[in-house]
Amino acid sequence: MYILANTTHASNMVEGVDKAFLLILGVSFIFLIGLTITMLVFIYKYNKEKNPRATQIKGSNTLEIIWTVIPTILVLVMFYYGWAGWKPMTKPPKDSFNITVNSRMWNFTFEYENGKKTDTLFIPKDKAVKLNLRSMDVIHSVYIPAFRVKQDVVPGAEKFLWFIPQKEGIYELFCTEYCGLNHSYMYNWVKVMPEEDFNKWYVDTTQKAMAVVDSPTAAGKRIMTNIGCFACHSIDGSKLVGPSFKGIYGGQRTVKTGSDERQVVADDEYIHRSIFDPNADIVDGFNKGLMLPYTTQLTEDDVKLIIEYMKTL
Ligand code: HEC
Ligand SMILES: [Cu+2]
Repeated sequence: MYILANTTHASNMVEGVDKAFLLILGVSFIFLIGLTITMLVFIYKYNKEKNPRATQIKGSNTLEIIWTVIPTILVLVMFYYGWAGWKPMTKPPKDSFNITVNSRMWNFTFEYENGKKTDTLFIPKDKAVKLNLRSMDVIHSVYIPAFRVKQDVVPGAEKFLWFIPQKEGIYELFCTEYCGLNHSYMYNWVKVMPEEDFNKWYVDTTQKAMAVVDSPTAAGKRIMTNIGCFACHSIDGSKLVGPSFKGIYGGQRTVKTGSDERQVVADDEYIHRSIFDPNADIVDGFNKGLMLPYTTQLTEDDVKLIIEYMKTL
């Protein structure tokens, strides 16, 4: 089921990138062998016994020309293949299937035009897919090695990746720009499906229906897992980047609001504010600015479910 290593022609970008890579690898290999052989021959031919008197050599135009012209041609050929492999990546087809990738410390979520949100990237086979990359905090980088695509995600900038997946299967996607403590949590799956299956999945609303039959606490926990709250918050009392959620609901807190220190009770309103405006009250002993507002990513209903779950901790 898992196709991770077998990646030939997993996307339309593979050929161009692999060509440039193999060319450079091949040239390096030839030089490695050539230089090593030359070195060994010289050690033998010009050692003290065979060649007791050193000769003074005064330049050689032929040699100068050879070692200028050949490397120039080689780097130009490398440049050409690199360029030819890269150029198509800058030109996404107009009818690409658009998906927004939201990146934040420390998770990726994928948002579809019909409102579906997932933490696995589902995509149709043989269709151009364009990922619009957004970062809410620092620089991240989206990398799908099997597809040979990688792009930095810069806050405030419009970055994208596009490709045509050509092989069904499950692949890795991860952040490849060190973005802080739990950078390694930014690791997701890409699932390439036949177009028919994808379309079925895309219009399927039972996922939402399932959320309704979930108990409210299970739903809250699922939302928090999917969106990555547990990268910074534990439920067992241990301190991570943020405070633990153990016993949070109804508990006493010392918080800093602006420069005032005050005591608050963690009730619905406090938790609601902590999620939508986290830097309004800073919990004593923790840093400001690490948790960013979830205003665009969570709805009022989501927060209600999260609070229901927190009551059980
Ligand atoms: C990047 C790390 C990070 C992520 C991700 C994160 N938080 Fe936080 N959170 C913090 C930090 C740091 C604090 C303490 C500073 C403050 O009060 O803003 C905090 C504080 C809180 C508090 C107040 C806690 C208390 O003990 O009073 C709540 C509630 C909270 N976060 C909920 C959430 C929820 C829900 C999510 C997911 C939707 C989430 N956080 C995701 C870092 C994070
Ligand atoms: Cu990252």
